[in-house]
Amino acid sequence: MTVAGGVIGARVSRAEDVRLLTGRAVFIDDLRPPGVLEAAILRSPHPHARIVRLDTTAAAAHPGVFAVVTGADVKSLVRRPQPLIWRLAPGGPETVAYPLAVDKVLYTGHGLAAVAAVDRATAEDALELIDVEYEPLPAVTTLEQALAPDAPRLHEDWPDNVAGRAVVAQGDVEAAFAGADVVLRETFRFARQWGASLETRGVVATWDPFTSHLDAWVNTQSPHLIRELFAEVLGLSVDKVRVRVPDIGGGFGSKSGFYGDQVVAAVLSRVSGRPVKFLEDRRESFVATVHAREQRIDVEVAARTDGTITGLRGTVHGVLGANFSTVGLSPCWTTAAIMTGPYAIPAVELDVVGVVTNKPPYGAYRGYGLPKANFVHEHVVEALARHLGLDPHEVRRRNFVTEFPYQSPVFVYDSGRYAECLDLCRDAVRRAGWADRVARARAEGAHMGIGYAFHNEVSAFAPSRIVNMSGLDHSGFDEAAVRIDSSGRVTVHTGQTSMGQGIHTALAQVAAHALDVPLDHVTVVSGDTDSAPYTGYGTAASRAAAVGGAAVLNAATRLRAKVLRIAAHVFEASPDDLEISDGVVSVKGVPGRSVTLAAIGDAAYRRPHGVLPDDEEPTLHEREVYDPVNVATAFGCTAVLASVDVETGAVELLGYLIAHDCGTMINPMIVEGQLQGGAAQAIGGALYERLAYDASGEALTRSFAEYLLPTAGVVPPFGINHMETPADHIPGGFKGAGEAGVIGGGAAIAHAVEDALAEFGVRITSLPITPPDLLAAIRAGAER
Ligand code: MCN
Repeated sequence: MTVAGGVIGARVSRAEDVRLLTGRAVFIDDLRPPGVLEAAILRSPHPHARIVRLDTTAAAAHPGVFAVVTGADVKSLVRRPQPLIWRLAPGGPETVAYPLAVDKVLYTGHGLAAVAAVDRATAEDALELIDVEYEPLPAVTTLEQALAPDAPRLHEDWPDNVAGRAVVAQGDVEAAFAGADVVLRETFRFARQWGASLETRGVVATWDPFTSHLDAWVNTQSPHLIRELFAEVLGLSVDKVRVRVPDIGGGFGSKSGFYGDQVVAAVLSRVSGRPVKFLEDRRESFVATVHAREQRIDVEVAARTDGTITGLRGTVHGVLGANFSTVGLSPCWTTAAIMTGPYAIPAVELDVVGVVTNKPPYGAYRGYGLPKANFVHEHVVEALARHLGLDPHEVRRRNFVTEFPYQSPVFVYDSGRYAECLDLCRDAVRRAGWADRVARARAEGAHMGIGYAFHNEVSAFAPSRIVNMSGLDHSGFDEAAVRIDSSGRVTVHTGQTSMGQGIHTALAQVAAHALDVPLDHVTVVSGDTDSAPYTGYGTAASRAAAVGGAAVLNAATRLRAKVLRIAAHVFEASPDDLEISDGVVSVKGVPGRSVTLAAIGDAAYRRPHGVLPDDEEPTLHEREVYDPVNVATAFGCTAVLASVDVETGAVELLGYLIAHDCGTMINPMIVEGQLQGGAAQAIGGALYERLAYDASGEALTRSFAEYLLPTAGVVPPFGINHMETPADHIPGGFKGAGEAGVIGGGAAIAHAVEDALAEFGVRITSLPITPPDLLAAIRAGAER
């Protein structure tokens, strides 16, 4: 499809989809370099145990096996354990995590040895020949167990199981509570979940023994970051590592970190002299990919009788796994950092406490810390309204931030029109006739209700100043390069990774817009650290469209100026008198005086002499490093229509309406897809998904038979209404959209369920809302 310039805001089909839908995408498992071996990892059946004996002799002798390594072998071949890139608690204890367990296993699924063999089946057969003797140790799987005074310690050199602490504070909290008309308290619990992408994580590592160079294909969201961490752990200079990214079948944050199994594949390649592929199988991905979300949050809120919130204090407990993932405590800190959400709460003091448990490491998942913060502040608003006899929307309005820029405890919100967005959502609910539908259903004895949640989202994570200040050893800028070739076609080079979110299409739209060329004349290339521009932070925190898009916009705008200078020289005119349209440069108002971009490209590369001005370099190529001055704050409102079967506790979602603002939209169709996909994950988190463990630490959810994902059958029809409040500080005005759908869904669903069950006074303070829990709450309400 050819769309002329001016394509920002156009609903164009995604260029990525042709390859994906016709089976021509190349995923990690499609890569089979000559001589490739396949790896399998021996994983602990115990949640906590000392490794008394580990004998790999028989496995190494098994036909088809090329290499066997234990945790001790890997430790001797790496320079240092897994680095922590996010240091929130300087001076606090650090987990020393080698790629495989060395003396102790710390969770069910913890890897302790690995085999590379001719194929995965042979490697798995060899794993069975490894002789291990474990001395089981008592395990802790809950926050309360981990904090008990006599709790078994995971890391014996620590005084307790507390991995780190941080504080988020602003204003005079003591005074706010001393002068409050009303103080409410609540405890919230969020279950463990994860970014269960369709494609599991994998790596194909090739170690060159002659040059000590590692070539790693990884389905990662952060190729440059992974490259740096490979170099750090393996003791190589960065130029000795190349990371390439094939097509990715979903990342959802869980493919943004650095994993021990990536190092194991590199070490196995070094030991065997062959390329080595490791791809999690579906069952092991439940324990080998980072988990997320699990927290207990205790808060107290101080308010006046008119609904003005004057103070918020409490503790965010992160129920971490056994070891830190690369991001450490930061998802829990982020929950605290955004806990005031869209509300101007002047006094805040939130402690963040990260506690280790005998469960897999805790890391990123779409929305990071935000969905929990949203659940808390939206519950607070509804609870205050009930307590004070006010309309919850009035409480929202009374507390909304209205003056921008606004300094929250951590971030500066750049812009927003929260009250308008709330109205947009409520109008959509009105138009959909939900109130009548609820009234009719209730008249027939059914239990139906409507719930709302308002969110704001610190998106476009950057600049380097803030990224470094928040304790992250990485940069927040984006680099991009735009080239027009000798045939007049445009190639955009970006460090951003495509994982299903359509970023190549969006960046092509930005470049096509800036250069005024047909969209199908633009190709976007990414995914190879040897050639891709540097984007250290990678594709996460809904930053690719805003930060990556601005970098492309700036580079393409400069390139456009160069094209105009060359054409002006040809026409002996001023660049100001020229225009570009659909790939043709013309003198404004003079028909016939035009030259194609192809002709300028041809001259710029092949016949520069005489055509280019003397002071103009040959080639048509511009590069931009863009580091914004601030994050960009997107926002939205979610409304849900739900009914509850009071006999079974089952919740059915009947309607889902979103009002949303991500600044200037590059492609509203993709934004809508992003909102729907995020909302589906919010539905999973609200109603179905929970990584469960028994009291002894055994993992109970090891397949999709036990860990329920929302299917198309339970996802309701969506209605999406857009607003656009451009981010003034970002060229293009873009804000992020990739995580918005997941943030407000949990709270809106909970409020719809509470509304449906109003007669029973049910209050939802934990997610997911399971039928047994709901039935118990209904029964308790009926007995009151
Ligand atoms: N977009 C737009 N206009 C804007 C903002 C965004 O048109 N103002 C569109 C763009 O087409 C862009 C997409 O929305 O491709 C998402 O943009 P952005 O918000 O910048 O998010 P990122 O590209 O940085 O993607 C990461 C984000 C996150 S953090 C997760 S997790 C996530 C997600 O987006 N994982 C995804 N969306 C996903 N979608 C799919 N299909 N698969 C994943 O793994």
